[in-house]
Amino acid sequence: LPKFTLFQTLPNSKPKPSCVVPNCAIRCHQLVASSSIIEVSDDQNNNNTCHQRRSANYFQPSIWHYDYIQSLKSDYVEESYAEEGDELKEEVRAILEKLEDGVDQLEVIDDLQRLGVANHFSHEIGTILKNIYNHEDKKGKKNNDLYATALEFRLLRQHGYDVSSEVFNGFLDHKGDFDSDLSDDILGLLALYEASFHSMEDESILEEARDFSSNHLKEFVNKNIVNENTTEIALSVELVQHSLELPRHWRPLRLEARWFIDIYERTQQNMVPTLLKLAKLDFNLAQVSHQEDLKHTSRWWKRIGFGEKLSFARDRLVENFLWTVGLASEAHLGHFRRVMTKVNALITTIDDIYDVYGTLEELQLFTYVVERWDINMAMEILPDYMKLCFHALYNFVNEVAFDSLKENGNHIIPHLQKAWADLCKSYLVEAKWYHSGYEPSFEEYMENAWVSISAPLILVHAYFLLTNSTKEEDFICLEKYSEIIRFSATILRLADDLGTSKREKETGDVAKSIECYMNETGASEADARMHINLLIWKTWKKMNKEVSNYSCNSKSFIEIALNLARMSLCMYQHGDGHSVQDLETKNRIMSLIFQPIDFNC
Ligand code: LA6
Ligand code: MN
Ligand code: MN
Ligand code: MN
Ligand code: MN
Repeated sequence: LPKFTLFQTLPNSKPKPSCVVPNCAIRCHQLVASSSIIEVSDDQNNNNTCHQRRSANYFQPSIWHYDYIQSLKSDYVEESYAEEGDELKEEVRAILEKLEDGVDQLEVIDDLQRLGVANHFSHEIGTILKNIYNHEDKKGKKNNDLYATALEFRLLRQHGYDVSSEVFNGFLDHKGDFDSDLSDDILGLLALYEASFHSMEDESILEEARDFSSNHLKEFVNKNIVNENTTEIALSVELVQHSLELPRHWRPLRLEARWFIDIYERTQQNMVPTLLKLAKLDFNLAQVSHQEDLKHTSRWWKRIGFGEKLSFARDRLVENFLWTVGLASEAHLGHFRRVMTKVNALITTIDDIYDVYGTLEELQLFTYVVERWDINMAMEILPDYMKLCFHALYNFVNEVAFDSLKENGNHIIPHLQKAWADLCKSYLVEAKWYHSGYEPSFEEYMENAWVSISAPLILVHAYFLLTNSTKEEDFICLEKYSEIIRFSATILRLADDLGTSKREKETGDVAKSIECYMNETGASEADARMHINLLIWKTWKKMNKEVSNYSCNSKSFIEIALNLARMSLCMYQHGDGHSVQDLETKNRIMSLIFQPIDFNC
């Protein structure tokens, strides 16, 4: 097509109702929006809001420099460490085999999980739990042991067993409340609290369990936090506080492991030194591949040059990488982490284009081009900074799709492209709302916002990275995961709104869930936040139910969807951990990715 006809056809062609290219788009491509021009406003335009850019250069440059990342070098690349790790695994296997009592077995399994090494023993753990499930008289001898009952309940549910919450009936008094005699049993209460997060909808006893245990645990912390205490009580306080902040079920494995290894080392009772040693070594060994993944993606990031050329956007490669360690941390999943880091980096940049930098016409053009997936059109009609962005996106998708074609014979470009188009369309909806001052109802907002948080896009990419099958029936069953994708996305969106709305008010952004709820109900901000926390809890219960419907061959995808929700609670636990480079995120990055754990002591 000759150039001019391309432009002329643009305003009239309406591939999707949501993407109508306006007349002013024709002028837009002539507006030279070079990245060095920060504030561009087009005064000739009669529609002023149409061409205004929002605040630029709001974000600090990255504190993690390219040269520093490239210089990372772990001692644990030495082959001898891997060999030592294998020996330690055999020792732990022997310990597992010797255990007989059900509670001892459960405790060691729980520690293995929390230390981040359970994946090496999945066969052994599977066998033990199966035995416990099949042979234990579940209403028998442990009826009066809250700790053992709750621990067993949690581990069995975690591993997909159908256990009824009626196992807790024996702990109720004649009025049907949890017995107040239990209020001093801190270990039992903590176990009950953690178990309650495996609740599905309509399990009122677990609802009770959560209230009862958290109230008494809070009391325990308040009573003991100021006192001079034995190290043992101090350690319990630390454990309880950590759980009250976020329960086990809501925390990503590797972050939890890094925290728990330090705690476990200070535990006097039941600590198994071999296990501790394995956990530390295994952590350091996984970190070797994490560092290689980060170095790889940081070279890519430098090559595409967004840090300099799109300097209005967040330059957060390391944070983007951190998310992927939360999604899948095992050493051998490097390819997954590398691709997903690039996905996250592209999302973060494109989100800033829509939220911060782009004018409404530019955003309409960009959305249009992503829907058409036409590189030539992109080079014709987009402003320069968007050309760079679209081209990088286009190359990225082609490369991922090429690998999939080569490895499995699957043609996935249409699926990936559709996910990007859906994301951009949802971004555009928000941009239009923002520019017209429209404030949607809470429900209308959420209907778009679970897409605009990018979780569906992330999970579609994750799905194809995990599906190595060439069989048509295995290949596209994304449909069957639609509910779980939506729940994971809802949690990510709500957690993000809780954490980022302060920053978003400063830059100017569409009304997010907090404001929509306040507008609609007249609630205070504190009440709105409480309501959103409650929604997160409700969504988790739905997700627990949904997860229980799947067999183990979908396990890796389901686990990623759960981890995305978990990672979001972590990332936004203290505010906008993804964007503002706060101390919590800095520390997490240091201790997870850059610093090995002291092992030779
Ligand atoms: C959050 O930013 C952000 F950049 C995301 C892309 C969300 C999740 C990020 C991952 C997994 P912001 P918005 C990389 O809070 O505009 O600006 O949707 O997202 O609220
Ligand atoms: Mn904290
Ligand atoms: Mn944003
Ligand atoms: Mn946005
Ligand atoms: Mn946000």
